[in-house]
Amino acid sequence: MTSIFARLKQVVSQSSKKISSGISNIVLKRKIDRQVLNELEDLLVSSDVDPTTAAEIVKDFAERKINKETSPFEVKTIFAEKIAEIMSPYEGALSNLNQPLSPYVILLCGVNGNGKTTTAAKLGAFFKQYGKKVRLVACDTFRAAAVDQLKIWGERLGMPVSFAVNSSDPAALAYDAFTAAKKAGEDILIIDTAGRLHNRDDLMSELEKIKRVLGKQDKNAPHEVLLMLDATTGQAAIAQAREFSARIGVTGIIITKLDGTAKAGAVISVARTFKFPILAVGIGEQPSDIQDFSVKEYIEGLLEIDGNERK
Ligand SMILES: Nc1nc2c(ncn2[C@@H]2O[C@H](COP(=O)(O)OP(=O)(O)OP(=O)(O)O)[C@@H](O)[C@H]2O)c(=O)[nH]1
Ligand SMILES: [Mg+2]
Repeated sequence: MTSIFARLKQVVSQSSKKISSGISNIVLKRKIDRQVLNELEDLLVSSDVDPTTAAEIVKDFAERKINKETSPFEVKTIFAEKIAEIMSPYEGALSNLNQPLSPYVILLCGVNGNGKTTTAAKLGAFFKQYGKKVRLVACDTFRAAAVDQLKIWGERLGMPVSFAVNSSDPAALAYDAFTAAKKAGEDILIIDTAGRLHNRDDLMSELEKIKRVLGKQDKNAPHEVLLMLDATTGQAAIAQAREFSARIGVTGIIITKLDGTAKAGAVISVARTFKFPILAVGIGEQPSDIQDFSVKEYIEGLLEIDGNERK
């Protein structure tokens, strides 16, 4: 049976061939000793699993298999169980965002070029298929091309886009868009913001201001602050998550560009370090190229195992 998550598994496994073949090369015809364990740990780290997590995975394996023989399949199965245990608390879903609040305000943030605007469109398309009325807000007000980009998505998806004329203050635009959404009885407000480096204090203050003015109309708004993390960034995603979280209180992560990376293991570190749910992954450039994050599919892709085989 083809799982609805098959594409996630497929894209992760395309970028993770190294782990699977690496395990076979390391464990075939050898007893599990310290040397083998070190090689397995190095393999995980070189596939961008963070060192603490890699050590934990291998320690668990060592407790069960030291001085014994094993097979690549058994290694992968034991690794899979441990990674599942580590990651399952952080498995989120886009449907978590489908709340009966009108409008439900979702603020998107992240560093430059990591997929915020594309994800705004993807989220818009996701909610629209449930019959929700969605408004997009182009809070990247200083860059004309950024506004145009969101306007084009709005036209394609058939949803209104709020934008400012004359590079106005993004916080003022967010405030006005919220008012407009309430007036029009819309369900979801998706606010796209400019890319900003997490260490730029002035730009982070601008984001705080956007959040603050939304809170003036509804003390719980924005209801979600979603951080886009580009999977190709690898471990740098950790520093970004730390800063955005400290400044504006991130409520969830969307991992973008998972289709283009050999560094998919970084997802593990981000999830556990910050205890944020990973709500979705971006796996392409089109509005439909987004899906819930499934720990099971992610692991099966990462280690190239078949869930049915394990039963
Ligand atoms: N392959 C792939 N490409 C993506 C994905 N998400 C976004 N992109 C591409 O990445 C590039 C940047 O995406 P944007 O959505 O413009 O990124 P942004 O964060 O809005 O960028 P700034 O506004 O400049 O900070 C575009 O070419 C997108 O098509 C994804 O999940 N997979
Ligand atoms: Mg953008």
